Amino acid sequence: QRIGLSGEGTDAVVILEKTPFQEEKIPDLLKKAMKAELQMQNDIYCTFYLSPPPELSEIKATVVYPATEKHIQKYLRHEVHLIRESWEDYQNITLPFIQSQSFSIQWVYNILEKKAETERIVHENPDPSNGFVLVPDLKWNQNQLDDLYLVAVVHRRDIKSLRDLTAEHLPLLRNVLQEGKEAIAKRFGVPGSQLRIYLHYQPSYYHLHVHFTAVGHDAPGSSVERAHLLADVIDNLAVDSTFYQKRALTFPLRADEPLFKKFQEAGKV
Ligand code: M7G
Repeated sequence: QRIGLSGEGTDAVVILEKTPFQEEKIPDLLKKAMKAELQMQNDIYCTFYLSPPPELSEIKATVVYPATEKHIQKYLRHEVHLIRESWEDYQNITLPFIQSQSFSIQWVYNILEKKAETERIVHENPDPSNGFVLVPDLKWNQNQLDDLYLVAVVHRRDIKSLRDLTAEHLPLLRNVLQEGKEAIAKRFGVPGSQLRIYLHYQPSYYHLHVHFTAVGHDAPGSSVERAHLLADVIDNLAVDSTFYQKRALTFPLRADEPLFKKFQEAGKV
């Protein structure tokens, strides 16, 4: 909580993460005299706790302020269940829920309208129906390529998620895949073959966007129950335009999430 002048507290979410090692700084780290506490020793094996100098022990802090109750719930630890959602479940349970409650997507519009993150844009295709903006994701500080993470936000505002996609969107999806790969290779030197390019289902924000992460990075949300590879999505739509309006999709939900309660009430869990 941050306490204002009137003494009232406003909630904030603060996420603290130890940043990955930068390989070129390791020799420095090992050369510097620092506190080393021996934890365990057995034969040729020992473990130490090191206290490196501040410049070699950065912590990344992400702040959401003011944070809504939904943000606070999102970041708390909770029991997780897998939901198998049929197309009917989507229409009867998920869609009405999304329409009533989803997160504000103002940050997405700010990117598209050049009101925020303008200097961070890596690539833009300005076409209103088949274009998008590629920016570094909030989760990536751009200090090292190991945890490379970018997000492509489409200009169209009428596609909520994977569920809305049909063959009509193939030119847009192909642009994101092709131009996204080229732009990342050009700017960061990471080839397309080392990128994991996918959509989340369910996303947190219902405006179509595509995740680009380094294949060696175990990015949160890149597991089978949440990530759908863009190349597979394109192939599925090319084979059957209504693929995502027919098949059941699996996704994880935390037990405290209102959508989980809706599935429970409908007797689907
Ligand atoms: P998602 O699949 O809707 O939800 O992805 P998730 O956050 O549960 O994965 C949205 C993606 O957009 C995530 O990778 C976020 O880290 C990223 N993101 C969220 N916000 C609020 C911002 C932002 O303001 N700027 C940028 N560049 N990325 C954001």
